[in-house]
Amino acid sequence: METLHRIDALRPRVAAWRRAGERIAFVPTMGNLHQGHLELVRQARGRARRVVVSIFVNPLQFGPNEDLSDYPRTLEVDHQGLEREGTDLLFAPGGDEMYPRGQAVQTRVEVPGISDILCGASRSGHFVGVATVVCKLFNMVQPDLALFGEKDFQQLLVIRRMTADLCLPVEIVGVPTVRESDGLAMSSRNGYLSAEERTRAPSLYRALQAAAQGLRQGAALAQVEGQAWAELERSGLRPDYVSVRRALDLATPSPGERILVILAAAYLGRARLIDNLQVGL
Ligand code: PAJ
Repeated sequence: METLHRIDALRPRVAAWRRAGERIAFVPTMGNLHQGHLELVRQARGRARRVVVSIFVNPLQFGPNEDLSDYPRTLEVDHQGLEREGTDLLFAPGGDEMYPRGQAVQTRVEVPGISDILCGASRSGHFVGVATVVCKLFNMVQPDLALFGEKDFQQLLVIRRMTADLCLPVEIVGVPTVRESDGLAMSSRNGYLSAEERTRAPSLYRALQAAAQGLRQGAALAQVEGQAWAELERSGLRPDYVSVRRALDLATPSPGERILVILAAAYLGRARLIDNLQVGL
């Protein structure tokens, strides 16, 4: 596996693959890779001749009081994991390479509406930062397809919308959430949990499962949301939101809507955990 840090080194490498007619899959990440990330790489491997992974802790998507400086950076271990999974190229640019004129004057990509609700409501500017960096990375790598985890369900939909609206010739593939054996969705931020908090963290997934069960039994949306909220509080989590939405676009479901997603975010110690569960009725 080759590691490149500069855009002008990356471009000719991927251009040669494209000239040779090789299909290129791309997995953007912020590193500190776990089995969730590596599952994206495995799926990429199965779908394309070439796999490019990026690692860039994107400052543009962190709020001023968020965990940018604490975010775990483990490039050496990540490198080994990616090599084992048969990655062709690791792109790990520095901040100056991505934002050479500085963040303040960086051209931005805004996906209105869907970016402003749920996680976007509590993390102002977050999805502008995500859409901007992913758009830039797409233009650098020019992949045929890119893979994103359903763990970050709203992010996946923001990227789908951006790609469609800007007519980017990239197929977006969503990959189901990889979980620990007790149900907790794998996340780089789980490392912020103390041992005691870690034992309570799976209540987030349990609350979503109970909510899904309630929906299948015909319970009202507000009732299901309220019960999940109470379950999180009972387990000592501080809920940010619990919301049942239409899976297609996160709109408020109209009566009779059949394909739903329950999304939740909750604080536990220093960590802000998110998870979601799709429900077909
Ligand atoms: P990061 O949190 O590193 O996640 C990179 C990719 O891995 C995302 O598509 C995310 O949804 C996926 N992922 C994370 N945990 C997962 C799990 N448990 N199961 C399946 N997939 C999982 O998301 C980002 O980085 C950034 O916002 C990024 C898209 C790279 C833009 O900076």
